[in-house]
Amino acid sequence: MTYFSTVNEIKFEGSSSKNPFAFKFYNPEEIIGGKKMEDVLRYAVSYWHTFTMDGSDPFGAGTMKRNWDRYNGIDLAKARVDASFEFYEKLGVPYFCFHDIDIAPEGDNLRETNQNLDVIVNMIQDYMKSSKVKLLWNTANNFTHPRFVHGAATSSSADVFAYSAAKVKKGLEIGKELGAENYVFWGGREGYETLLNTNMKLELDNLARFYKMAIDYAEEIGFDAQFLIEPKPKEPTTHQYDYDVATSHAFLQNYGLENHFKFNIEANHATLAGHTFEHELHYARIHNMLGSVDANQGDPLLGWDTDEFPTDLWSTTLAMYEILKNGGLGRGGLNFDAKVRRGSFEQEDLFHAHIAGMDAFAVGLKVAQQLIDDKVLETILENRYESYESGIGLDIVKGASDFHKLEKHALNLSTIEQSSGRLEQIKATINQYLLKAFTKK
Ligand code: XLS
Ligand code: NI
Ligand code: NI
Repeated sequence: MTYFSTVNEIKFEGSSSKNPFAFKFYNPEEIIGGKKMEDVLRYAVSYWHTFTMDGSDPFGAGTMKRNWDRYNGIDLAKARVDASFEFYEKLGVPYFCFHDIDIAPEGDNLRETNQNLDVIVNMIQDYMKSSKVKLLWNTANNFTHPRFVHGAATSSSADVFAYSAAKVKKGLEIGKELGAENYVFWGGREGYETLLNTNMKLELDNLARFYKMAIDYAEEIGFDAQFLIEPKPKEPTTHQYDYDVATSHAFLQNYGLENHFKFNIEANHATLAGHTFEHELHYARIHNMLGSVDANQGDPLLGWDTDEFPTDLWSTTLAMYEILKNGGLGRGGLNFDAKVRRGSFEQEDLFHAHIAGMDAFAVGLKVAQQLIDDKVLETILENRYESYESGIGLDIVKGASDFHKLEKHALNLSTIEQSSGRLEQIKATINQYLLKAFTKK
């Protein structure tokens, strides 16, 4: 049974191709900066957006036409697995990601849910024996079911804390079975609506206890995946505890957990937090905490997590710049935590959307590598911070200064010379690189 019978394997055809089912810029074998594009980009498909969600929104029913929807229950779950591997293979992506309930239906109780999971995990495992496709990460959905109304690890109910732990326990076991590279913790409903009924101190302490137990259990079973926290400032709760990278990093440090985690940074969550995507990547990178990326984009006109496929080349360029400066993503990858718009309901749109995203990051990679080769931004920084390379500046960064010496220096200054930040010129240079990368000389 094939689910995408109208689509063949997607191939690279180059920037002048008019074939909608071809890559224009993503050429997996092409060497950029000494590495194959596919080894740097490490793309992943999000199971939930691509095979599970139906396009419903708060105002309307599902719109997606999916030919696996003729099935129900566990048969539907199996059909989705078949469809998913056909999709990964045809698209040529090396990875996928899922939440527990994306792949298997919940039963009447936890025991039944776990049995359903076992059936599907076995099936996925069989596929993975003959396929090159691997699991980038899995995670537990501890937010959809009504039991998580007050959160999971930060719920006011200890029973819910326990239930959540059991789901993560199972998730870690599944991750181990399927050889996941990472395990993700996205805060779901770990946050609050109002302080009027919230014991924030207890909830934060409990969240740390939960993470600690997850670390211990992964060690116990010998699951060596990289743990990732995915920050998000709001939605569904008004205030999410894992607000952004800086907040989450401080949380981890407060509880002595920072060596066990890195961050999974989602573009749309960055902008919801009032940051740029590159700010979050940069902040994580300079603290050696950049683990993986949820590649999507928000709509600047809408204030929520729209999870659109990434097409903004400026953003993908600056993101790839951070990733290259990080020396790559290690065990992480670029997971398209992105959904086709409600109006893009045909199955073929799933290919168009992923091709668009893969091409956009391929452009970003090429341009970012050019910027690095030419030391464009490095030169700007070098010049701008030159005053710390000698004299009083060097004393400051070497720790060889104090307020007495600095005051003496300041009192002797007759003028202070400064130079322009040159923002407009820098932006124009980036535009030039973007265009140059794809025009024949
Ligand atoms: C939701 C998050 C979620 C995580 C995985 O906003 O992006 O999809 O990536 O739980
Ligand atoms: Ni995400
Ligand atoms: Ni999101």
